[in-house]
Amino acid sequence: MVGAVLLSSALAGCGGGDDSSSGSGSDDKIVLGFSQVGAESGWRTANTKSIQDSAKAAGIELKFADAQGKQENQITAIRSFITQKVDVIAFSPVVTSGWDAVLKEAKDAGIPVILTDRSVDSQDTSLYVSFLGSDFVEEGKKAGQWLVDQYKGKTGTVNIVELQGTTGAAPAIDRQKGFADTIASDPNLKVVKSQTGDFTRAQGKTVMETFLQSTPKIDVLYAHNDDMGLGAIEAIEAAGKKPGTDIKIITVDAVKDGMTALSEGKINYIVECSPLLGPQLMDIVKQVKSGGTPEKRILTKETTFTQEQAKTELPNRQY
Ligand code: GYE
Repeated sequence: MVGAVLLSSALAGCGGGDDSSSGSGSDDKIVLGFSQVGAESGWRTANTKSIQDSAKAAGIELKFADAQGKQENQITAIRSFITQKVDVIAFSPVVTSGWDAVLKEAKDAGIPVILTDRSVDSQDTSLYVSFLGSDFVEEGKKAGQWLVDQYKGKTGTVNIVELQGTTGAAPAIDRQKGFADTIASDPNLKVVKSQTGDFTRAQGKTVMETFLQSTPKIDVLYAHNDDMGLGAIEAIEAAGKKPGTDIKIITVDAVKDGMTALSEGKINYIVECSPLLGPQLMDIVKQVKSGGTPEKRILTKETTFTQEQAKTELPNRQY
């Protein structure tokens, strides 16, 4: 955590204004190759829009590639960015492992790489210049802490089912860990089922159906994102139960649809994870291009929402 920086203000010193100010034409534009995970969730859609909008606003030429959830597509996209000799590469790695070879290729080609949103498990951290994104372990802890507080002083086992994110993805690994570590303080809190729903609404629904069939008493659902929680709500209602009342629901992200369900009482608590990484990413790109050294780890600022807070926040929610 030492040296981590909050928000883009820390980067504002460099580059600052319009990049195309040299006056020698549009060819001076910085070219950024960005490999996105896919379009699996509301979070991802908002993240893509943030990146596209802020590239435009910053006068950066964006080459955007959607990997449709597949690591091999991301590797192909990164290789193609290297061949095209882009100035900077940024990507949101679908899973944490398996990046060393392609990152080494980028490094050998002299193209700096910025990780956005999700991390990689490479031991050699010189393979990327900076990692911009949330602290997912912290998010899992916040989710767990809310539950610990809900059941403080109460007796009886609390059966929790967990819908995990994409297997091997940093937010799935870390949100599981932060939550498990925190609820361990209360032996009544038991995760009885934990399975991936791949961060999608459709799989959240399907997996919740199987949970409901196999586990008669479910007290709590912890879903690693809003979309899986929203899919699960459909399954819970179809099973004749009341989401938010018969089964307490905690999710992560706080996209508009999640916040709506929270304000309606169908979700009980949401841990925020901001997808609006675009402006900070463009600041880092400019800084790197002008020879600067960005902070190695840049954290996003986030909060949590109760049902009451969701009602207040909803009208301002942009995504
Ligand atoms: O929480 C989820 C998305 O990596 C933080 O990916 C991101 C996660 C986000 O699909 O909705």
